Amino acid sequence: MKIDKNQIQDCNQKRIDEHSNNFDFLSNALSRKGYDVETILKKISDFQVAIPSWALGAGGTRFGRFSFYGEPSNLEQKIEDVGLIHSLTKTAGAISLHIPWDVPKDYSAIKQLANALEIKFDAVNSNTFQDKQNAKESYKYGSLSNTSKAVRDQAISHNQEVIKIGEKLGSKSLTVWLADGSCFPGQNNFQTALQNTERSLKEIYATLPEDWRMLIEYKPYEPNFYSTVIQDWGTSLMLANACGKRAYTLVDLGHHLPNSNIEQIVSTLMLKGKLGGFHFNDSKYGDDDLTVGSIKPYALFLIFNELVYGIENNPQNPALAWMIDASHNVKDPLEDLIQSLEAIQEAYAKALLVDQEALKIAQQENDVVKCQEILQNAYRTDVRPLLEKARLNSDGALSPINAYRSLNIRQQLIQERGKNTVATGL
Ligand code: PSV
Ligand code: MN
Repeated sequence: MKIDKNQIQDCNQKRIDEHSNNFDFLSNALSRKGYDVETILKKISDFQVAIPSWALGAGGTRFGRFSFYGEPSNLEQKIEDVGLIHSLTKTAGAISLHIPWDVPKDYSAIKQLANALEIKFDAVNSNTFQDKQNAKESYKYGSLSNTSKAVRDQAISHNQEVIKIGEKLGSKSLTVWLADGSCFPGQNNFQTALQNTERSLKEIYATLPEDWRMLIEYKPYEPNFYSTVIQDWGTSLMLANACGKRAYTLVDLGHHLPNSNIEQIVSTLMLKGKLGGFHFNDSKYGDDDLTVGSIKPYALFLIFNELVYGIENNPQNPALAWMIDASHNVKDPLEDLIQSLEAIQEAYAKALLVDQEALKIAQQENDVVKCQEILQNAYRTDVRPLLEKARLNSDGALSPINAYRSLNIRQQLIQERGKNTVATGL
C-alpha cells in the first residue's frame, strides 16, 4: 500500500492552526536570539535515517515473539513499509538490508520500487551470527575469528558476496557486526581470535570497491557472555586502522556497558576522522532494543551535541551512515519507528540550538555554570514545532503517529497481507 499526498494533507488540516501558532511563537523567539531558523529547518529536513529491514516485523526475544499482524513477508513489502514511514515522516529515506535475509530476486524491480518511494539503499549488513541452511561450515564457535581456516574463509566470502549484492543496489558501505567471542574463560585465546579477525577483515577490505566503506561495529557482550572479539570502540578503531582509510568504526548506542560516556567516544572518533556509522536505540540495562529517546533523552542530546560539533568542525570525518537499530515485542513496529525518528530529530534539533560560540567562551573562562546553562537552555527548548514545519515543507505529516492511526494503516496492511505473515529475520 501507498499513502497519497492528499490523505496526509487532510490529516494536516486538523492541526494546521495549532501548528502555525506554535511555530510562529518559537520561530520569533529563536530569530530574536539570533538563530537562522531557515537554516535549522533545512538541516532537519536533510537529516535522513535508514530503517533496518529487520525492524519492520515484530521483534522477538528468546522467550517468545508476538506478532502485530500484517507484517511484511518479503523484501518488496519491507521496502513498502519504509515507504509508508517515509511518506509520513520524510525522515526515513533509506533502508539497510541484511543478507541473507533480504537477497533480491529481481534487482531492477526492487530498485524501481525503492526509487518510486524515494528510498535509497544504505549500508548492507552481513550475517555470520547464524548458520545458513545447508552451509558447509558452522559459526557456532565464531566466524571471522574462528580457529578453523575453512570457517573463516566461508565467512570472508559471505561478506564479499554481500558487497556484490549491495553494489547491484547502489549501496556504498558494508557493516560488519560480529557475534564472535566466548562464553567461558579459557574457551578462546584472545590474541589468536583478534589476529584471525584482523586478517579476515583485511581480506574483505581488499575486495571493497573504491567508493565503498567498511563499518566495523563493536559490542561488549551478547550473544557471547564472557568476551566478544570486537568488544569496544578501541578494538574497532584498531581494526579499522589496520584495514585502511576506508574502514571506520560504527557506534551502536546499545553496545556499551552501563554509564559509558558515549558522547566522548563519538567526539574522539570524529576528531580522528574514523566515525563511519551510527545505530540509534535506547536501553536501560544493555542492548535492550528500546525506542530511541524513551529512556535517556538527555544522554541522546549530549551525544548529538558532539555529533553536531563534529559535523561542523571535523572535515576529516566523512558523512555518517545513520540507522535505527531497535526491534522488540510490544509495539506496532511502524509506530515504534515513527517514535524513534521523532526522538532522533528532536535531539538533533536541540543540539543545533547549542550556542557553540558562547560555549567556547564559557569553556575558556572555566565558567562551569554557564557551560551547563548553555547546554540545558538548548535542551529545554521545545523544538517540536520546528520538526512539524520541516515535515510540512516536504509534504509530510504534522503528526506522523496520529496520521498513521487515523489512516488505519495497520488495519489495511492486515487486510492486504493477512494475520499470519512473518518477516524474515530473527
Ligand atoms: C545485534 O546487537 C545487532 O543489533 C547489531 O547491532 C547489528 O547492527 C544488528 O544486530 C544487525 O546485525
Ligand atoms: Mn547495531
